Amino acid sequence: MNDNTPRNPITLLGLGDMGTALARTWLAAGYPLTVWNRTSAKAEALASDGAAVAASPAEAVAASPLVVLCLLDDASVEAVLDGIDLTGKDLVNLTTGTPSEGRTRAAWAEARGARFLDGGIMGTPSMIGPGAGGYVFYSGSRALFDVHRPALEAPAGARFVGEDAGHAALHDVALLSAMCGLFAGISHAYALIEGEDIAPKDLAPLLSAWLGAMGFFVGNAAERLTSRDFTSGVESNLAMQVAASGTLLRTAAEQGVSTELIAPYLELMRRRLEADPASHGGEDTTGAITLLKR
Ligand code: FVH
Repeated sequence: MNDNTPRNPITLLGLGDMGTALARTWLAAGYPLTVWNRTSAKAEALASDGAAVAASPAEAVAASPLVVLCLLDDASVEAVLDGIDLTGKDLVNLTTGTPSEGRTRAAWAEARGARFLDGGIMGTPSMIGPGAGGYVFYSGSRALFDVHRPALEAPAGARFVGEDAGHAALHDVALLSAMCGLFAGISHAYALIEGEDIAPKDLAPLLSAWLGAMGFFVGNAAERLTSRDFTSGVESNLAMQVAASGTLLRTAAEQGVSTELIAPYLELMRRRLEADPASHGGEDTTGAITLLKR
């Protein structure tokens, strides 16, 4: 954003850790900002930085055409906006939710005469601010996104992922779910060496490098899921991987470590192989993904 970009007023409802980081960035960028928070002390703390503190959600909503929500969950969004006139407002909901909650909230907002954009924040509060590395998935009203893009891009990058209001949440949760698996694997690795003469700080760079090298699986799996070709060019086939998984489980037993974090994935691979060893044995592990959809 350059210095000539107009700074249109923004209202922000919700000043938890993330809301406060957003507020501080908009204020530093020169946006007229009205804030409201259930616990008023958090709003008042921003007054000295130039925020206008509203006495109620209704007063805050009335103050700006663009209304941003950063609350705990969808139930708190419902509670805060209950009974407020939203006619003509542009609502941007940065509260984490499910795809279904995003779609339902979009229909709810549109029925009240508002345009709606759902957002999924990819970053922690310290990743909010110019160049801090965070970004937000947005989906819903393209017109709203285009009109308010400079304001939306002030605190974090902005990626529009479609007019289906559920798709920001779907992208957000897909990435967070992948992170769960990554953290689970890292946790298991550290548990394996606990009590041994191997310092976690010595394993750390090895783990980082290995996970980086295995990152090829992200793009490789995408190509295979598109082509449905799970066998061409496979270097580490499923039959071998299932056999090797016994070593992972026995090592955990030897080290006195629970297998609860890795066993579900190993079991999925075993089920894929067992379904048809002759044809699935030569696949990579991508084929196991097809077992997950219910
Ligand atoms: N912090 C993070 O690392 C993550 C990064 C990715 C995105 N998440 C999501 O962002 C939403 C807000 O997160 P947060 O970190 O600001 O959360 P808290 O610090 O816990 O603040 C919660 C705010 O919600 C208000 N609130 C809760 N319930 C109600 C309610 N029933 N009525 C009105 N307001 C409510 C709470 O108010 P108060 O406790 O200060 O009075 C805070 O303003 C969230 O969806 C994350 O998943 C953050």
